[in-house]
Amino acid sequence: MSLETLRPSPALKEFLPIEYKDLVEHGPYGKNKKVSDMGQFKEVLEEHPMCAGCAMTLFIRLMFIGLPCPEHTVMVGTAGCGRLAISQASVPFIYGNYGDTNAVASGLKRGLELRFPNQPKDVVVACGDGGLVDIGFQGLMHSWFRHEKFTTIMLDNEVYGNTGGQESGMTNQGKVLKMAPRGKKDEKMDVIGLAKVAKLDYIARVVPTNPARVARTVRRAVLVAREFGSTYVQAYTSCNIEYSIPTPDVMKDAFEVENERYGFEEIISDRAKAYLQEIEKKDKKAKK
Ligand SMILES: Cc1ncc(C[n+]2csc(CCOP(=O)(O)OP(=O)(O)O)c2C)c(N)n1
Ligand code: SF4
Repeated sequence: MSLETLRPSPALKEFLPIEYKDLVEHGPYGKNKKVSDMGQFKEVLEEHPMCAGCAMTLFIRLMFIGLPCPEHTVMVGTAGCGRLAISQASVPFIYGNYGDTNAVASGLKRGLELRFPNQPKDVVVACGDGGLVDIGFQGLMHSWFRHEKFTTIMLDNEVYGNTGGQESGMTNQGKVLKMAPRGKKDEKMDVIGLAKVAKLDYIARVVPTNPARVARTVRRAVLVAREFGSTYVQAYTSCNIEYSIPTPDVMKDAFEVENERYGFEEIISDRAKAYLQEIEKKDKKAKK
């Protein structure tokens, strides 16, 4: 997609639904939107069928605001809760088979670079912990060690939420779940550690307690992937259904988990730091 594909022909405009016209005129395409602008522009994601109060949905909404160039982005997802919302957004979405996301994204990104040599096209994988580190582990690792130029975002709800509560590699040791009644035997996988071993240029761990920080993290990850290679964002996005978190307490849980074991962390290579500083300096100047 590009901005031009989205813009309707003047003769057709009056027949288009108001939502479409709003997106073209007041959407985030072609202009960088900030979390502080929320409510003043048309977001790419407005309706979704996820559970009420699900923190994953909040993260996904903020993730879309963080995209530096939504009109030139393709999202890749798979089975799991996140795709229920991601596929509703006005950003192209490819549904990879469960476990295939990072292989699909590798081919897609390479193809887009050949097809559009003068227009950066961002590819972003966003899917569950099960899809990435259990069934998708091989594809994930190989994309990282090959430094494929796209971002992987793990929606880490520490369970298979969409299929009713099986343990994943990201579930904490000892955790009893509906379909793991004896408690998980092994430790939570250290995927941030694996990303370090693969020497990714940008790695972050985040909880959606600070909306501006989530958007900034995603933006940085996508910009660095465009220039240097694979980047990784791991987001705690609790499953209030499988973890029995009452809806009003979802954010309380997010703050507690952040304080106890999921603190914000950003690991940026020197070259990525210099590159981001340059871009962020320009952004600040443009704001003045
Ligand atoms: C090849 C394959 N195996 C299994 C499934 C069934 N399946 C659908 S969603 C899912 C689990 C999703 O868990 P996760 O990836 O952690 O995402 P969540 O739903 O928790 O966000 C599974 C096993 C499938 N769709 N395809
Ligand atoms: S099952 Fe869990 S992760 Fe999935 S939409 Fe519901 S609360 Fe969110």
